[in-house]
Amino acid sequence: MSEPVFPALSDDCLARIAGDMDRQGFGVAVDCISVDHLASLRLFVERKVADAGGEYVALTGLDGVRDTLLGMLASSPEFMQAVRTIYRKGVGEPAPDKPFYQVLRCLSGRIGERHAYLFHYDSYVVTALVPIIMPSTGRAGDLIMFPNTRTIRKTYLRNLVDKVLLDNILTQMALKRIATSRTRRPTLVRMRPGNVYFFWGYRSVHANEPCDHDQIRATALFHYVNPHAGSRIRRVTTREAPAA
Ligand SMILES: O=C(O)CCC(=O)C(=O)O
Ligand SMILES: [Fe+2]
Repeated sequence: MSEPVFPALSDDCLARIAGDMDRQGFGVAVDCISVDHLASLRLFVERKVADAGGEYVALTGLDGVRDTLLGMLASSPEFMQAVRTIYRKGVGEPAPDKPFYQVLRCLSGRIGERHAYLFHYDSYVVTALVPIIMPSTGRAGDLIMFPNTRTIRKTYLRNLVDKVLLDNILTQMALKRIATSRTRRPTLVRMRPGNVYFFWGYRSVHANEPCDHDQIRATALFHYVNPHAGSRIRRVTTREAPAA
């Protein structure tokens, strides 16, 4: 049998990660993506960015990444088990049998810069972030977060109120000011390829810092469980929405 693409993490390790997500906003599974897998994924991303003329590319869903590590992770029993255990420990309910909503984001060039400081809540409870390429010079492209600023809302409408309060120019400007001030910095996560980072995406306001135009910053996101997936109001008011 070939090596699993993600290690089977112990219950203690997953409990530590879920505890870190509660306490400091994020938990880390260290050194769990192999150097070879990372290298071929890096090539895949570099090709996609080159095809896009050195600009921003995002691939949503499994189709475009099926034959890469990201496709393998989406169906890796060990990876699914890790995310489900984290969900169960954090939410205190059995983990539903739901697939990931996955996105590969490659920030580069001028358009990439426009995707920085876009503060949002994810629609999904757990976010697993796999850094693929992080800038080696210039601005670092850290993940910025204000961890665990809300609870899981009972209704989609209440969730929508949170999003409206967040997704307007005044709030966005205020958050950016806080994020870039020297005194009241939010949590900054400098991510290292090879590690996988977990946070409560639904509960935490977050965004990414910019990187220089000539650099690539590539991350893969695996989102798990939309608490409002069954909402009738959500179905009639949105088309299939992005994770945000
Ligand atoms: O790329 C990142 O660091 C975060 C992206 C994110 O939050 C999202 O796609 O929902
Ligand atoms: Fe997000």
